Amino acid sequence: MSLRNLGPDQTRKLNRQDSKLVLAHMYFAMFNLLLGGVAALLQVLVRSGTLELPAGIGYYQLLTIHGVTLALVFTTFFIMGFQIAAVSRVCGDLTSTQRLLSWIGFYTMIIGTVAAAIMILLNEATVLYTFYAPLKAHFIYYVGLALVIVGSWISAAGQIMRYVQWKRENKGDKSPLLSYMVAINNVMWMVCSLGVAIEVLFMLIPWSIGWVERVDVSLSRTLFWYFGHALVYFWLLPAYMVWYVVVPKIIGTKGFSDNLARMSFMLFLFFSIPVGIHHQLVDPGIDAFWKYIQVVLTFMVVIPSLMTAFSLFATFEIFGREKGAKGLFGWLKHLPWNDSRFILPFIGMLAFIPGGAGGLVNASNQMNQVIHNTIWVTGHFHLTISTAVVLTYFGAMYWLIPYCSGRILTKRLNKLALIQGYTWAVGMSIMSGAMHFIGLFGAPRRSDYSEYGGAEQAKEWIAYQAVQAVGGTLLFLSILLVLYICIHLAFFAPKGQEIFPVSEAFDRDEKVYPLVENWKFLIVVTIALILIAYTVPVSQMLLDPAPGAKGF
Ligand code: HAS
Ligand code: CU
Repeated sequence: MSLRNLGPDQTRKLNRQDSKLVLAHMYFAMFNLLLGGVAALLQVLVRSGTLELPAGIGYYQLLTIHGVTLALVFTTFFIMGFQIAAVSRVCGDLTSTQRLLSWIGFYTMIIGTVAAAIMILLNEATVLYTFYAPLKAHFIYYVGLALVIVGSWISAAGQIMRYVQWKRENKGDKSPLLSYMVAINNVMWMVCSLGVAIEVLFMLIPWSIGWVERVDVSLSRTLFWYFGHALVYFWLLPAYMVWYVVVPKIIGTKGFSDNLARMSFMLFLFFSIPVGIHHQLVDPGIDAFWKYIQVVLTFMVVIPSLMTAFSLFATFEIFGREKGAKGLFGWLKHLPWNDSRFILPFIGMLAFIPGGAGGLVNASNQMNQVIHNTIWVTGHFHLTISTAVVLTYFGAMYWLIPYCSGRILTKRLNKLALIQGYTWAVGMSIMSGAMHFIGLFGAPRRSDYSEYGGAEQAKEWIAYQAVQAVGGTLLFLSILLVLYICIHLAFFAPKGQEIFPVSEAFDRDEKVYPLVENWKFLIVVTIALILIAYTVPVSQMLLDPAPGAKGF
Protein backbone atom coordinates (compact mmCIF):
# COMPACT_ATOMS: atom_id res chain seq x y z
CA MET A 1 0.00 0.00 0.00
CA SER A 2 1.55 3.27 -1.08
CA LEU A 3 -0.53 5.63 0.98
CA ARG A 4 -0.16 6.60 4.60
CA ASN A 5 -1.31 3.95 7.08
CA LEU A 6 -3.94 5.65 9.21
CA GLY A 7 -3.57 3.57 12.33
CA PRO A 8 -5.29 0.77 14.22
CA ASP A 9 -8.37 2.75 15.32
CA GLN A 10 -9.42 2.89 11.66
CA THR A 11 -9.87 -0.80 11.03
CA ARG A 12 -13.60 -1.15 11.53
CA LYS A 13 -15.15 -2.80 8.46
CA LEU A 14 -18.74 -2.62 7.27
CA ASN A 15 -20.48 -5.95 7.38
CA ARG A 16 -21.11 -7.61 4.04
CA GLN A 17 -24.77 -6.65 3.84
CA ASP A 18 -24.17 -2.96 4.49
CA SER A 19 -21.34 -3.02 1.96
CA LYS A 20 -23.61 -4.49 -0.69
CA LEU A 21 -26.16 -1.78 -0.05
CA VAL A 22 -23.58 0.98 -0.37
CA LEU A 23 -22.08 -0.52 -3.52
CA ALA A 24 -25.52 -0.77 -5.17
CA HIS A 25 -25.89 3.00 -4.71
CA MET A 26 -22.41 3.62 -6.14
CA TYR A 27 -23.01 1.49 -9.25
CA PHE A 28 -26.18 3.35 -10.11
CA ALA A 29 -24.48 6.67 -9.43
CA MET A 30 -21.64 5.69 -11.81
CA PHE A 31 -24.08 4.70 -14.52
CA ASN A 32 -25.72 8.11 -14.33
CA LEU A 33 -22.33 9.77 -14.42
CA LEU A 34 -21.71 8.12 -17.77
CA LEU A 35 -25.08 9.17 -19.23
CA GLY A 36 -24.79 12.72 -17.93
CA GLY A 37 -21.21 12.97 -19.15
CA VAL A 38 -22.09 11.93 -22.69
CA ALA A 39 -24.93 14.48 -22.75
CA ALA A 40 -22.52 17.13 -21.47
CA LEU A 41 -19.97 16.48 -24.21
CA LEU A 42 -22.60 16.69 -26.95
CA GLN A 43 -23.95 19.89 -25.43
CA VAL A 44 -20.71 21.85 -25.39
CA LEU A 45 -20.10 20.76 -28.98
CA VAL A 46 -23.55 21.93 -30.05
CA ARG A 47 -23.26 25.21 -28.22
CA SER A 48 -19.95 25.97 -29.86
CA GLY A 49 -21.48 25.36 -33.28
CA THR A 50 -19.28 22.32 -34.07
CA LEU A 51 -22.00 19.67 -33.99
CA GLU A 52 -25.55 19.22 -35.17
CA LEU A 53 -27.50 16.63 -33.24
CA PRO A 54 -28.53 13.58 -35.27
CA ALA A 55 -31.70 11.50 -35.18
CA GLY A 56 -34.07 14.23 -34.11
CA ILE A 57 -32.53 14.60 -30.65
CA GLY A 58 -33.19 18.09 -29.36
CA TYR A 59 -30.71 20.33 -27.53
CA TYR A 60 -33.12 20.83 -24.64
CA GLN A 61 -33.79 17.13 -24.43
CA LEU A 62 -30.06 16.62 -24.00
CA LEU A 63 -29.84 19.41 -21.44
CA THR A 64 -32.66 17.78 -19.47
CA ILE A 65 -30.83 14.45 -19.47
CA HIS A 66 -27.64 16.18 -18.35
CA GLY A 67 -29.28 18.07 -15.48
CA VAL A 68 -31.45 15.22 -14.26
CA THR A 69 -28.83 12.45 -14.39
CA LEU A 70 -26.06 14.49 -12.82
CA ALA A 71 -27.61 17.14 -10.59
CA LEU A 72 -30.53 15.07 -9.34
CA VAL A 73 -29.82 11.35 -9.72
CA PHE A 74 -26.02 10.94 -9.44
CA THR A 75 -25.92 13.17 -6.35
CA THR A 76 -28.87 11.58 -4.56
CA PHE A 77 -27.60 8.03 -5.05
CA PHE A 78 -24.08 8.95 -3.98
CA ILE A 79 -25.36 10.82 -0.93
CA MET A 80 -27.63 8.03 0.25
CA GLY A 81 -24.90 5.40 -0.22
CA PHE A 82 -22.27 7.54 1.47
CA GLN A 83 -24.51 8.41 4.40
CA ILE A 84 -25.48 4.77 4.96
CA ALA A 85 -21.79 3.87 5.05
CA ALA A 86 -21.12 6.79 7.39
CA VAL A 87 -23.74 5.91 10.04
CA SER A 88 -22.84 2.26 9.82
CA ARG A 89 -19.14 3.13 10.23
CA VAL A 90 -19.54 5.33 13.30
CA CYS A 91 -22.67 3.93 14.98
CA GLY A 92 -22.35 0.23 14.07
CA ASP A 93 -24.14 -2.16 11.70
CA LEU A 94 -27.64 -1.27 10.57
CA THR A 95 -30.40 -3.41 12.05
CA SER A 96 -32.35 -5.55 9.59
CA THR A 97 -35.26 -3.08 9.65
CA GLN A 98 -32.98 -0.14 8.94
CA ARG A 99 -31.33 -2.06 6.12
CA LEU A 100 -34.68 -3.07 4.69
CA LEU A 101 -35.79 0.59 4.69
CA SER A 102 -32.63 1.51 2.81
CA TRP A 103 -33.27 -1.15 0.17
CA ILE A 104 -36.93 -0.12 -0.21
CA GLY A 105 -35.75 3.47 -0.59
CA PHE A 106 -33.14 2.41 -3.13
CA TYR A 107 -35.60 0.51 -5.35
CA THR A 108 -38.23 3.24 -5.07
CA MET A 109 -35.65 5.72 -6.32
CA ILE A 110 -34.65 3.38 -9.16
CA ILE A 111 -38.25 2.94 -10.32
CA GLY A 112 -38.75 6.71 -10.20
CA THR A 113 -35.56 7.38 -12.14
CA VAL A 114 -36.38 4.86 -14.85
CA ALA A 115 -39.90 6.27 -15.27
CA ALA A 116 -38.58 9.82 -15.58
CA ALA A 117 -35.80 8.68 -17.94
CA ILE A 118 -38.22 6.97 -20.30
CA MET A 119 -40.29 10.13 -20.59
CA ILE A 120 -37.21 12.24 -21.28
CA LEU A 121 -36.03 9.82 -23.96
CA LEU A 122 -39.47 9.91 -25.59
CA ASN A 123 -39.14 13.70 -25.69
CA GLU A 124 -42.20 13.95 -23.46
CA ALA A 125 -40.37 15.68 -20.63
CA THR A 126 -38.05 18.23 -22.18
CA VAL A 127 -38.42 20.62 -19.25
CA LEU A 128 -34.87 20.79 -17.79
CA TYR A 129 -33.96 19.75 -14.28
CA THR A 130 -35.89 22.59 -12.65
CA PHE A 131 -39.09 21.68 -14.55
CA TYR A 132 -40.42 25.23 -14.43
CA ALA A 133 -44.06 25.67 -15.36
CA PRO A 134 -45.44 26.50 -17.86
CA LEU A 135 -43.06 24.02 -19.53
CA LYS A 136 -45.15 20.91 -19.25
CA ALA A 137 -44.00 17.29 -19.07
CA HIS A 138 -45.86 14.01 -19.24
CA PHE A 139 -47.30 13.26 -15.79
CA ILE A 140 -45.21 10.09 -15.53
CA TYR A 141 -42.09 12.27 -15.43
CA TYR A 142 -43.41 14.11 -12.37
CA VAL A 143 -44.51 10.87 -10.74
CA GLY A 144 -41.01 9.49 -11.37
CA LEU A 145 -39.34 12.46 -9.69
CA ALA A 146 -41.79 12.22 -6.79
CA LEU A 147 -40.82 8.57 -6.35
CA VAL A 148 -37.14 9.50 -6.22
CA ILE A 149 -37.92 11.90 -3.39
CA VAL A 150 -40.14 9.47 -1.51
CA GLY A 151 -37.47 6.78 -1.87
CA SER A 152 -34.86 9.11 -0.41
CA TRP A 153 -37.16 9.81 2.57
CA ILE A 154 -37.50 6.10 3.28
CA SER A 155 -33.77 5.56 3.07
CA ALA A 156 -33.06 8.66 5.17
CA ALA A 157 -35.48 7.37 7.82
CA GLY A 158 -33.38 4.21 8.14
CA GLN A 159 -30.23 6.29 8.67
CA ILE A 160 -31.90 8.52 11.24
CA MET A 161 -33.13 5.44 13.11
CA ARG A 162 -29.53 4.18 13.39
CA TYR A 163 -28.46 7.52 14.88
CA VAL A 164 -31.39 7.56 17.33
CA GLN A 165 -30.62 4.00 18.36
CA TRP A 166 -27.01 4.97 19.11
CA LYS A 167 -28.16 7.85 21.26
CA ARG A 168 -30.53 5.57 23.16
CA GLU A 169 -27.82 3.01 23.79
CA ASN A 170 -25.26 5.62 24.87
CA LYS A 171 -27.34 7.99 26.99
CA GLY A 172 -25.51 11.15 27.94
CA ASP A 173 -22.62 10.64 25.46
CA LYS A 174 -21.89 12.98 22.61
CA SER A 175 -23.12 11.31 19.42
CA PRO A 176 -20.46 10.58 16.78
CA LEU A 177 -20.00 13.80 14.82
CA LEU A 178 -20.49 12.13 11.46
CA SER A 179 -23.83 10.62 12.49
CA TYR A 180 -25.02 14.00 13.77
CA MET A 181 -24.12 15.53 10.41
CA VAL A 182 -26.01 12.81 8.55
CA ALA A 183 -29.06 13.37 10.76
CA ILE A 184 -29.00 17.13 10.12
CA ASN A 185 -28.70 16.67 6.36
CA ASN A 186 -31.59 14.21 6.31
CA VAL A 187 -33.89 16.35 8.42
CA MET A 188 -33.12 19.38 6.27
CA TRP A 189 -33.83 17.29 3.18
CA MET A 190 -37.15 16.04 4.49
CA VAL A 191 -38.36 19.51 5.46
CA CYS A 192 -37.28 21.16 2.20
CA SER A 193 -38.49 18.47 -0.17
CA LEU A 194 -42.02 18.87 1.19
CA GLY A 195 -42.13 22.04 -0.92
CA VAL A 196 -41.41 20.31 -4.20
CA ALA A 197 -43.63 17.37 -3.22
CA ILE A 198 -46.55 19.78 -2.78
CA GLU A 199 -45.73 21.49 -6.06
CA VAL A 200 -45.61 18.20 -7.95
CA LEU A 201 -48.60 16.48 -6.33
CA PHE A 202 -51.06 19.34 -6.12
CA MET A 203 -50.07 21.52 -9.05
CA LEU A 204 -48.02 19.85 -11.77
CA ILE A 205 -49.53 16.37 -11.86
CA PRO A 206 -53.22 17.46 -11.97
CA TRP A 207 -52.28 20.06 -14.61
CA SER A 208 -50.30 17.65 -16.74
CA ILE A 209 -53.01 14.99 -16.62
CA GLY A 210 -55.48 17.68 -17.70
CA TRP A 211 -57.69 17.88 -14.59
CA VAL A 212 -56.96 21.60 -14.40
CA GLU A 213 -56.20 23.81 -17.36
CA ARG A 214 -53.88 26.39 -15.85
CA VAL A 215 -51.08 26.49 -13.33
CA ASP A 216 -49.96 29.37 -11.12
CA VAL A 217 -46.40 29.92 -12.31
CA SER A 218 -45.28 32.14 -9.40
CA LEU A 219 -46.53 29.79 -6.75
CA SER A 220 -45.05 26.73 -8.42
CA ARG A 221 -41.66 28.40 -8.76
CA THR A 222 -41.76 29.58 -5.16
CA LEU A 223 -42.49 26.06 -3.94
CA PHE A 224 -39.71 24.78 -6.18
CA TRP A 225 -37.11 27.18 -4.76
CA TYR A 226 -38.25 26.61 -1.19
CA PHE A 227 -36.85 23.17 -1.99
CA GLY A 228 -34.24 24.10 -4.58
CA HIS A 229 -31.90 26.18 -2.50
CA ALA A 230 -31.78 23.67 0.35
CA LEU A 231 -31.19 21.06 -2.36
CA VAL A 232 -27.81 22.65 -3.07
CA TYR A 233 -26.87 22.25 0.61
CA PHE A 234 -28.13 18.70 0.58
CA TRP A 235 -25.40 18.20 -2.04
CA LEU A 236 -22.84 20.30 -0.16
CA LEU A 237 -23.15 18.85 3.34
CA PRO A 238 -21.81 15.37 2.48
CA ALA A 239 -18.77 17.13 0.99
CA TYR A 240 -18.46 19.10 4.25
CA MET A 241 -18.65 15.79 6.14
CA VAL A 242 -15.61 14.64 4.18
CA TRP A 243 -13.84 17.97 4.74
CA TYR A 244 -14.50 18.07 8.49
CA VAL A 245 -14.19 14.39 9.40
CA VAL A 246 -12.27 12.46 6.72
CA VAL A 247 -9.64 14.88 5.42
CA PRO A 248 -8.00 15.60 8.81
CA LYS A 249 -7.48 11.86 9.30
CA ILE A 250 -5.98 11.48 5.82
CA ILE A 251 -3.43 14.22 6.39
CA GLY A 252 -2.66 12.76 9.81
CA THR A 253 -4.16 15.14 12.35
CA LYS A 254 -7.39 15.81 14.23
CA GLY A 255 -10.34 17.95 13.25
CA PHE A 256 -10.13 21.55 14.45
CA SER A 257 -13.32 21.48 16.53
CA ASP A 258 -16.16 19.04 16.93
CA ASN A 259 -18.35 21.70 18.51
CA LEU A 260 -17.72 24.25 15.79
CA ALA A 261 -18.56 21.68 13.12
CA ARG A 262 -21.86 20.83 14.85
CA MET A 263 -22.69 24.50 15.20
CA SER A 264 -22.11 25.05 11.50
CA PHE A 265 -24.37 22.13 10.56
CA MET A 266 -27.06 23.46 12.90
CA LEU A 267 -26.90 26.82 11.14
CA PHE A 268 -27.30 25.06 7.80
CA LEU A 269 -30.48 23.44 9.03
CA PHE A 270 -31.84 26.82 10.14
CA PHE A 271 -30.89 28.96 7.18
CA SER A 272 -30.89 26.68 4.13
CA ILE A 273 -34.60 26.73 3.55
CA PRO A 274 -35.98 30.25 4.17
CA VAL A 275 -33.85 31.71 1.37
CA GLY A 276 -35.27 30.25 -1.87
CA ILE A 277 -36.55 33.60 -3.12
CA HIS A 278 -32.96 34.64 -3.91
CA HIS A 279 -33.58 32.61 -7.09
CA GLN A 280 -36.59 34.80 -7.85
CA LEU A 281 -35.20 38.27 -7.31
CA VAL A 282 -36.29 39.32 -10.80
CA ASP A 283 -39.64 37.48 -10.68
CA PRO A 284 -42.79 39.58 -10.53
CA GLY A 285 -45.45 38.97 -7.89
CA ILE A 286 -43.23 38.98 -4.79
CA ASP A 287 -42.91 42.13 -2.67
CA ALA A 288 -39.47 43.74 -2.57
CA PHE A 289 -39.59 43.61 1.21
CA TRP A 290 -39.81 39.81 1.29
CA LYS A 291 -37.09 39.51 -1.30
CA TYR A 292 -34.98 41.69 0.99
CA ILE A 293 -35.71 39.52 4.06
CA GLN A 294 -34.66 36.39 2.19
CA VAL A 295 -31.51 38.05 0.92
CA VAL A 296 -30.60 38.86 4.53
CA LEU A 297 -31.22 35.22 5.47
CA THR A 298 -29.08 34.15 2.49
CA PHE A 299 -26.19 36.12 3.92
CA MET A 300 -26.79 34.29 7.22
CA VAL A 301 -26.34 30.93 5.50
CA VAL A 302 -22.95 32.09 4.26
CA ILE A 303 -21.70 32.17 7.88
CA PRO A 304 -21.46 28.39 8.41
CA SER A 305 -19.46 28.15 5.16
CA LEU A 306 -17.09 30.83 6.39
CA MET A 307 -16.81 28.88 9.69
CA THR A 308 -15.97 25.82 7.61
CA ALA A 309 -13.30 27.66 5.64
CA PHE A 310 -11.77 28.94 8.90
CA SER A 311 -11.81 25.52 10.46
CA LEU A 312 -10.15 23.84 7.45
CA PHE A 313 -7.40 26.44 7.26
CA ALA A 314 -6.86 25.95 10.99
CA THR A 315 -6.62 22.17 10.61
CA PHE A 316 -4.05 22.45 7.83
CA GLU A 317 -2.03 25.10 9.59
CA ILE A 318 -1.97 23.35 12.99
CA PHE A 319 -0.82 20.17 11.30
CA GLY A 320 1.92 21.94 9.35
CA ARG A 321 3.18 23.86 12.39
CA GLU A 322 3.37 20.61 14.36
CA LYS A 323 5.68 19.38 11.64
CA GLY A 324 7.83 22.48 12.11
CA ALA A 325 6.49 24.69 9.32
CA LYS A 326 7.63 28.32 9.37
CA GLY A 327 6.24 31.48 7.78
CA LEU A 328 2.74 32.39 6.64
CA PHE A 329 2.20 29.51 4.20
CA GLY A 330 5.04 27.12 5.17
CA TRP A 331 2.43 24.57 6.36
CA LEU A 332 1.34 24.02 2.76
CA LYS A 333 4.54 22.01 2.14
CA HIS A 334 3.54 19.38 4.68
CA LEU A 335 0.22 18.40 3.14
CA PRO A 336 0.15 14.95 1.45
CA TRP A 337 0.48 16.09 -2.15
CA ASN A 338 0.57 12.57 -3.58
CA ASP A 339 -2.57 11.23 -1.92
CA SER A 340 -5.66 11.43 -4.14
CA ARG A 341 -7.91 11.01 -1.10
CA PHE A 342 -6.63 14.41 -0.01
CA ILE A 343 -5.98 16.15 -3.34
CA LEU A 344 -9.47 15.79 -4.81
CA PRO A 345 -11.32 17.28 -1.84
CA PHE A 346 -8.59 19.91 -1.59
CA ILE A 347 -9.11 21.04 -5.19
CA GLY A 348 -12.79 21.09 -4.29
CA MET A 349 -12.10 23.46 -1.40
CA LEU A 350 -10.05 25.73 -3.63
CA ALA A 351 -12.85 25.83 -6.22
CA PHE A 352 -15.32 26.72 -3.51
CA ILE A 353 -13.52 29.99 -2.79
CA PRO A 354 -14.46 31.59 -6.16
CA GLY A 355 -17.64 29.48 -6.29
CA GLY A 356 -18.84 30.82 -2.94
CA ALA A 357 -17.78 34.35 -3.83
CA GLY A 358 -19.87 34.09 -7.00
CA GLY A 359 -22.79 33.02 -4.80
CA LEU A 360 -22.45 36.26 -2.85
CA VAL A 361 -22.61 38.18 -6.12
CA ASN A 362 -25.74 36.27 -7.14
CA ALA A 363 -27.43 36.90 -3.84
CA SER A 364 -26.87 40.66 -3.98
CA ASN A 365 -30.03 42.13 -5.42
CA GLN A 366 -28.40 44.71 -7.69
CA MET A 367 -25.77 42.36 -9.08
CA ASN A 368 -28.35 39.65 -9.55
CA GLN A 369 -29.98 41.89 -12.17
CA VAL A 370 -26.76 41.67 -14.19
CA ILE A 371 -26.17 37.94 -14.00
CA HIS A 372 -29.63 36.40 -13.71
CA ASN A 373 -30.44 34.08 -16.61
CA THR A 374 -26.98 34.52 -18.06
CA ILE A 375 -24.50 31.70 -18.37
CA TRP A 376 -22.61 33.23 -15.43
CA VAL A 377 -25.03 31.26 -13.24
CA THR A 378 -24.09 28.05 -15.05
CA GLY A 379 -20.45 28.94 -14.37
CA HIS A 380 -21.32 29.45 -10.69
CA PHE A 381 -22.85 26.06 -10.24
CA HIS A 382 -20.16 24.26 -12.17
CA LEU A 383 -17.70 25.57 -9.57
CA THR A 384 -19.90 24.76 -6.58
CA ILE A 385 -21.74 21.54 -7.27
CA SER A 386 -19.65 20.22 -10.15
CA THR A 387 -16.24 20.94 -8.67
CA ALA A 388 -16.27 21.66 -4.93
CA VAL A 389 -18.86 18.99 -4.25
CA VAL A 390 -18.41 16.43 -6.99
CA LEU A 391 -14.61 16.27 -6.84
CA THR A 392 -14.97 15.63 -3.13
CA TYR A 393 -17.45 12.85 -3.93
CA PHE A 394 -14.98 11.32 -6.41
CA GLY A 395 -12.19 11.55 -3.84
CA ALA A 396 -14.49 9.75 -1.38
CA MET A 397 -15.47 7.08 -3.92
CA TYR A 398 -11.80 6.21 -4.31
CA TRP A 399 -11.67 4.89 -0.74
CA LEU A 400 -15.37 4.09 -0.20
CA ILE A 401 -15.75 1.69 -3.12
CA PRO A 402 -12.71 -0.45 -2.24
CA TYR A 403 -13.67 -0.19 1.43
CA CYS A 404 -16.91 -1.93 0.53
CA SER A 405 -15.61 -4.25 -2.18
CA GLY A 406 -12.69 -5.52 -0.10
CA ARG A 407 -10.02 -4.24 -2.49
CA ILE A 408 -7.34 -1.55 -2.33
CA LEU A 409 -6.52 1.72 -3.98
CA THR A 410 -3.19 0.73 -5.53
CA LYS A 411 -0.30 3.07 -6.30
CA ARG A 412 -1.26 3.01 -9.98
CA LEU A 413 -4.93 3.77 -9.36
CA ASN A 414 -3.96 6.52 -6.95
CA LYS A 415 -1.81 8.06 -9.69
CA LEU A 416 -4.69 7.86 -12.17
CA ALA A 417 -6.93 9.42 -9.55
CA LEU A 418 -4.51 12.34 -9.23
CA ILE A 419 -4.53 12.78 -13.01
CA GLN A 420 -8.31 12.64 -12.93
CA GLY A 421 -8.43 15.37 -10.27
CA TYR A 422 -6.03 17.62 -12.16
CA THR A 423 -7.75 17.23 -15.54
CA TRP A 424 -11.02 18.08 -13.81
CA ALA A 425 -9.48 21.17 -12.26
CA VAL A 426 -8.06 22.36 -15.58
CA GLY A 427 -11.16 21.49 -17.63
CA MET A 428 -13.48 23.14 -15.19
CA SER A 429 -11.35 26.27 -14.80
CA ILE A 430 -11.43 26.72 -18.56
CA MET A 431 -15.12 25.97 -18.98
CA SER A 432 -16.46 27.69 -15.91
CA GLY A 433 -14.10 30.64 -16.36
CA ALA A 434 -15.39 31.18 -19.92
CA MET A 435 -18.97 30.89 -18.67
CA HIS A 436 -18.42 33.59 -16.04
CA PHE A 437 -16.88 35.98 -18.57
CA ILE A 438 -19.44 35.60 -21.32
CA GLY A 439 -22.21 35.73 -18.76
CA LEU A 440 -21.02 39.20 -17.90
CA PHE A 441 -21.22 40.03 -21.63
CA GLY A 442 -24.87 39.00 -21.51
CA ALA A 443 -24.77 35.51 -23.04
CA PRO A 444 -27.92 33.66 -21.95
CA ARG A 445 -27.98 30.37 -20.09
CA ARG A 446 -30.12 27.37 -21.15
CA SER A 447 -29.74 28.30 -24.81
CA ASP A 448 -29.00 26.38 -27.96
CA TYR A 449 -26.36 27.58 -30.46
CA SER A 450 -27.55 30.73 -32.14
CA GLU A 451 -26.01 33.64 -33.98
CA TYR A 452 -28.87 35.89 -32.88
CA GLY A 453 -29.34 37.19 -36.43
CA GLY A 454 -25.71 38.28 -36.62
CA ALA A 455 -26.09 40.72 -33.70
CA GLU A 456 -22.81 42.44 -32.80
CA GLN A 457 -23.00 41.45 -29.16
CA ALA A 458 -23.52 37.77 -29.97
CA LYS A 459 -20.35 37.73 -32.09
CA GLU A 460 -18.35 38.38 -28.91
CA TRP A 461 -19.67 35.16 -27.42
CA ILE A 462 -18.57 32.69 -30.07
CA ALA A 463 -14.89 32.43 -29.12
CA TYR A 464 -15.82 31.83 -25.49
CA GLN A 465 -18.20 29.09 -26.50
CA ALA A 466 -15.36 27.35 -28.31
CA VAL A 467 -13.28 27.67 -25.13
CA GLN A 468 -16.14 26.08 -23.16
CA ALA A 469 -16.11 23.17 -25.57
CA VAL A 470 -12.38 22.65 -24.96
CA GLY A 471 -12.94 22.59 -21.19
CA GLY A 472 -15.98 20.35 -21.59
CA THR A 473 -14.04 17.82 -23.65
CA LEU A 474 -11.33 17.59 -20.98
CA LEU A 475 -14.06 17.02 -18.40
CA PHE A 476 -15.52 14.23 -20.44
CA LEU A 477 -12.13 12.49 -20.56
CA SER A 478 -11.90 12.98 -16.83
CA ILE A 479 -15.29 11.31 -16.32
CA LEU A 480 -14.07 8.32 -18.33
CA LEU A 481 -11.10 8.12 -15.96
CA VAL A 482 -13.42 8.22 -12.93
CA LEU A 483 -15.37 5.30 -14.35
CA TYR A 484 -12.21 3.36 -15.17
CA ILE A 485 -10.87 3.84 -11.65
CA CYS A 486 -14.17 3.05 -9.93
CA ILE A 487 -14.79 -0.10 -11.96
CA HIS A 488 -11.30 -1.31 -11.09
CA LEU A 489 -11.82 -0.53 -7.43
CA ALA A 490 -15.10 -2.41 -7.46
CA PHE A 491 -14.10 -5.51 -9.44
CA PHE A 492 -10.44 -5.84 -10.39
CA ALA A 493 -8.03 -4.20 -7.93
CA PRO A 494 -6.07 -6.55 -5.64
CA LYS A 495 -7.97 -7.84 -2.61
CA GLY A 496 -7.25 -6.12 0.67
CA GLN A 497 -8.89 -3.80 3.12
CA GLU A 498 -9.18 -0.06 2.54
CA ILE A 499 -10.40 2.06 5.41
CA PHE A 500 -13.10 4.67 5.93
CA PRO A 501 -11.00 7.41 7.57
CA VAL A 502 -12.71 9.12 10.52
CA SER A 503 -10.86 11.68 12.59
CA GLU A 504 -11.61 12.84 16.09
CA ALA A 505 -11.50 16.53 16.81
CA PHE A 506 -9.19 18.26 19.29
CA ASP A 507 -12.18 19.01 21.53
CA ARG A 508 -13.85 15.59 21.21
CA ASP A 509 -14.20 15.25 24.97
CA GLU A 510 -15.64 18.67 25.63
CA LYS A 511 -19.35 18.78 26.29
CA VAL A 512 -21.56 19.77 23.41
CA TYR A 513 -23.83 22.75 23.99
CA PRO A 514 -27.13 20.96 24.71
CA LEU A 515 -29.35 22.94 22.33
CA VAL A 516 -27.22 21.84 19.37
CA GLU A 517 -28.50 18.31 19.72
CA ASN A 518 -31.95 19.12 21.09
CA TRP A 519 -34.08 18.13 18.11
CA LYS A 520 -37.25 19.79 19.37
CA PHE A 521 -35.38 23.06 19.54
CA LEU A 522 -33.78 22.52 16.13
CA ILE A 523 -37.06 21.75 14.42
CA VAL A 524 -38.98 24.58 16.10
CA VAL A 525 -36.39 27.17 15.03
CA THR A 526 -36.28 25.74 11.50
CA ILE A 527 -40.04 25.93 11.11
CA ALA A 528 -40.24 29.37 12.72
CA LEU A 529 -37.73 30.79 10.24
CA ILE A 530 -39.59 29.19 7.33
CA LEU A 531 -42.85 30.72 8.52
CA ILE A 532 -41.25 34.14 8.90
CA ALA A 533 -39.79 34.04 5.40
CA TYR A 534 -42.65 32.44 3.51
CA THR A 535 -46.01 33.09 5.19
CA VAL A 536 -46.65 36.49 3.67
CA PRO A 537 -45.31 35.95 0.13
CA VAL A 538 -47.12 32.62 -0.24
CA SER A 539 -50.38 33.89 1.21
CA GLN A 540 -50.24 36.85 -1.15
CA MET A 541 -49.99 34.41 -4.03
CA LEU A 542 -52.87 32.34 -2.71
CA LEU A 543 -55.16 35.28 -1.89
CA ASP A 544 -54.47 37.21 -5.05
CA PRO A 545 -53.61 34.51 -7.57
CA ALA A 546 -52.22 35.26 -11.01
CA PRO A 547 -54.43 34.10 -13.91
CA GLY A 548 -52.22 31.05 -14.40
CA ALA A 549 -50.69 29.68 -17.57
CA LYS A 550 -51.57 26.91 -19.97
CA GLY A 551 -48.70 24.55 -20.56
CA PHE A 552 -46.45 24.02 -23.55
FE1 HAS B 1 -25.61 29.01 -5.61
C1 HAS B 1 -27.76 29.71 -8.25
C2 HAS B 1 -26.33 32.04 -4.19
C3 HAS B 1 -23.67 28.20 -2.86
C4 HAS B 1 -25.57 25.72 -6.62
N1 HAS B 1 -26.47 27.93 -7.14
C5 HAS B 1 -27.31 28.41 -8.13
C6 HAS B 1 -27.68 27.34 -9.01
C7 HAS B 1 -27.10 26.20 -8.52
C8 HAS B 1 -26.34 26.60 -7.35
C9 HAS B 1 -27.23 24.79 -9.07
O1 HAS B 1 -28.42 34.24 -4.52
C10 HAS B 1 -28.57 27.47 -10.27
C11 HAS B 1 -29.99 27.11 -10.05
C12 HAS B 1 -30.77 27.24 -11.36
O2 HAS B 1 -30.71 26.28 -12.17
O3 HAS B 1 -31.35 28.30 -11.58
N2 HAS B 1 -25.05 29.97 -3.88
C13 HAS B 1 -25.45 31.21 -3.51
C14 HAS B 1 -24.82 31.56 -2.23
C15 HAS B 1 -24.05 30.47 -1.86
C16 HAS B 1 -24.23 29.48 -2.90
C17 HAS B 1 -24.98 32.83 -1.47
N3 HAS B 1 -24.76 27.30 -4.89
C18 HAS B 1 -24.02 27.18 -3.75
C19 HAS B 1 -23.63 25.80 -3.56
C20 HAS B 1 -24.18 25.11 -4.62
C21 HAS B 1 -24.89 26.06 -5.44
C22 HAS B 1 -22.83 25.29 -2.40
C23 HAS B 1 -24.14 23.66 -4.96
C24 HAS B 1 -23.55 22.74 -4.26
N4 HAS B 1 -26.77 30.59 -6.13
C25 HAS B 1 -26.96 31.70 -5.38
C26 HAS B 1 -27.97 32.56 -6.04
C27 HAS B 1 -28.38 31.90 -7.20
C28 HAS B 1 -27.63 30.67 -7.22
C29 HAS B 1 -28.48 33.86 -5.60
C30 HAS B 1 -29.44 32.37 -8.22
C31 HAS B 1 -28.82 33.07 -9.35
C32 HAS B 1 -29.88 33.46 -10.37
O4 HAS B 1 -30.21 34.65 -10.45
O5 HAS B 1 -30.40 32.59 -11.09
C33 HAS B 1 -23.24 30.37 -0.58
O6 HAS B 1 -23.64 29.22 0.16
C34 HAS B 1 -21.77 30.32 -0.81
C35 HAS B 1 -20.98 30.39 0.50
C36 HAS B 1 -19.56 29.88 0.32
C37 HAS B 1 -18.44 30.54 0.64
C38 HAS B 1 -17.10 29.89 0.36
C39 HAS B 1 -16.43 29.26 1.60
C40 HAS B 1 -15.17 28.53 1.20
C41 HAS B 1 -14.78 27.32 1.66
C42 HAS B 1 -13.52 26.68 1.12
C43 HAS B 1 -12.32 26.99 1.98
C44 HAS B 1 -11.06 26.55 1.29
C45 HAS B 1 -9.94 26.08 1.91
C46 HAS B 1 -8.75 25.69 1.10
C47 HAS B 1 -9.83 25.97 3.39
C48 HAS B 1 -18.45 31.89 1.24
C49 HAS B 1 -15.55 26.56 2.69
C50 HAS B 1 -7.73 26.78 1.26
C51 HAS B 1 -6.34 26.41 0.91
C52 HAS B 1 -5.48 27.29 0.31
C53 HAS B 1 -4.07 26.91 0.11
C54 HAS B 1 -5.91 28.63 -0.21
CU1 CU C 1 -29.80 29.30 -3.86
